[in-house]
Amino acid sequence: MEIKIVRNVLRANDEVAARNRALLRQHGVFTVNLISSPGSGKTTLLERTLEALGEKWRLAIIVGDLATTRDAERIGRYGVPTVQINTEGACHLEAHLVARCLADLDLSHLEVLFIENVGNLVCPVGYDLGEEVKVGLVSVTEGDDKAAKYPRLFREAGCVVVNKTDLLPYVDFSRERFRAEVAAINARVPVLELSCRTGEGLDQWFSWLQQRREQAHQRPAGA
Ligand SMILES: Nc1nc2c(ncn2[C@@H]2O[C@H](COP(=O)(O)OP(=O)(O)O)[C@@H](O)[C@H]2O)c(=O)[nH]1
Ligand SMILES: [Mg+2]
Repeated sequence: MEIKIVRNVLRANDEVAARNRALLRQHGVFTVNLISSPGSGKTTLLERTLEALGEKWRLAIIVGDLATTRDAERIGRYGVPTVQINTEGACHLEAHLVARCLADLDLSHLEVLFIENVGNLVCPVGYDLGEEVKVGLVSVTEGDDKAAKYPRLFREAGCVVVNKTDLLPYVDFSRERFRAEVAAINARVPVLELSCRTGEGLDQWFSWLQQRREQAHQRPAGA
């Protein structure tokens, strides 16, 4: 019985996610669902991205958090439309919450939407939000074993970002080991190493975004 209830919840979520995806594609909005542990640097990566691309692309951000509006306040400084979702304790965003935000955004004037999910490597992966692509973010201070321990995110991610490379000299993070474990789970996913602090490697992130956005636009309607 319990299993059935969980399945129904997930099915209902998938239906709303499919509607979100159709709406976003119809308006040509490229949507990224950013997933990581708390503190890996999701908000900081978004800040760097807004600094670099905020004038070039029409962007909006949806920020999920358990409580507080702090991330939305940080991002709001960049003058892009920002919608905050407080999940009031829930460990992930769900498609119906995103649907409500989409109703508040002017989609016809939007090109790229970032969703900062609630900080958690487990729950957010199970809930499709209607995004074009999931990005899995880790930082070197978390250890190099996260792909092996939380494989589902790395299996489903279209891009893996390793942040805080400026701290590599101080921590036991083997880039080779991490890359090998990601490749064992998802051989094709790009792994981008960068530092939001120094800016090193951010160009690869911007290029990846650009490339994926172009690919999404080239997709035939309805595909
Ligand atoms: N040293 C270093 N610190 C970083 C870097 N990126 C983010 N941080 C810091 O990590 C902390 C958590 O970042 P935040 O963006 O709030 O993480 P979030 O919880 O994933 O949104 C903050 O104190 C950031 O300043 C980085 O590349 N290097
Ligand atoms: Mg954050």
